[in-house]
Amino acid sequence: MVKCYEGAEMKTVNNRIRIAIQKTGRLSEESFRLLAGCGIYVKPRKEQLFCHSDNFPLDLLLVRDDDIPNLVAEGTCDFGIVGTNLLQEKALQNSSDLESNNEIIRYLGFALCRLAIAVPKSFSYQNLSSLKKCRIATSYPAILSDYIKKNKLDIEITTLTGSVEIAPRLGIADGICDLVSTGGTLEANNLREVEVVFKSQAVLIKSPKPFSSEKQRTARLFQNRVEGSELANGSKYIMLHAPKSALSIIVSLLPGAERPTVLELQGDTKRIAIHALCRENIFWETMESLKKAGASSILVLPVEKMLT
Ligand code: PRT
Ligand code: ZN
Repeated sequence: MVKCYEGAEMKTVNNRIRIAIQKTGRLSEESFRLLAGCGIYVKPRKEQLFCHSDNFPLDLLLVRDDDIPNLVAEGTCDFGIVGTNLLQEKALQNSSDLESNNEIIRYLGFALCRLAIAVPKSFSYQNLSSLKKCRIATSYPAILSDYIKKNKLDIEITTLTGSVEIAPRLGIADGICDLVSTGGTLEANNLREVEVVFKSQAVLIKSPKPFSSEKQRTARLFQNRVEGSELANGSKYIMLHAPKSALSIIVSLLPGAERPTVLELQGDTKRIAIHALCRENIFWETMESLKKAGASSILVLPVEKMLT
């Protein structure tokens, strides 16, 4: 059973950790999936901003993604899940960089996108020097300004908080620097991506504020579960039969496999069974190469949980 408290005072229970995640948007679904992958169940009902898990000492604060870096930096929340685009922007505003300004526990591999410069399709773009004296609209002035400085460019920044893609049509900018994932928004606005400024993905961050020893224990448990679940997500268990003589070539074909188990096959002295945990995905191409090397009865299984 899950209890949620709407807008209520948060109960301070010493060993409970608090995590900030995006209420609704591109980060929310995967953030909840990550918690579920850790065996932590929290099910907020509509409009609830604070709720807690009954099966793990963890409370959830549902907020706008823009608020997450500060909530974690100030220690209001112990952990947060946010895109590196926001963290990098904030780090550069503090004259720092992504890794030194934040304690990044894990790169999560979702909400992948890039901060890119785009210009109207009619703009004759050759290279960065084509942007000389141009006005570029962005919601990421610090990242763009850092890029301009590093590339010694002569570009004027127009800061906008939203709807950046319409700035060229409104005549307030010559180009834009905005987040792109599929490219559909650029296409719909007759813009062309020309330079990638920064690549972003979701990360789990931890507060720099010191934890009590009880909270530290919960935090360690949580981090171990995140690591175990992420390792399991990226891993596969493979089982196959192969000629004894092909053992080394088969093992060399298995991506990220450590010390495979080799078993005898009853009634067959020439062939063996090989089982291995692969720390990477196994694609059809790998299976085809294994078959070519003499493998048969190849089974690839998902790994649900892992503790190392
Ligand atoms: O309300 P709240 O402030 O929480 O939400 P938000 O609207 O600010 O954020 P949201 O949900 O749009 O994005 C949250 C995070 O997801 C961002 O900070 C990024 O880390 C990540 N992300 C991944 C993206 C995109 N992909 C993305 N495509 N954030 C925004 N976009 C926007 C982009 O700004 C542009 O308007 O989507 C449009 C482009 O998408 P494509 O697919 O057409 O290229
Ligand atoms: Zn936002």
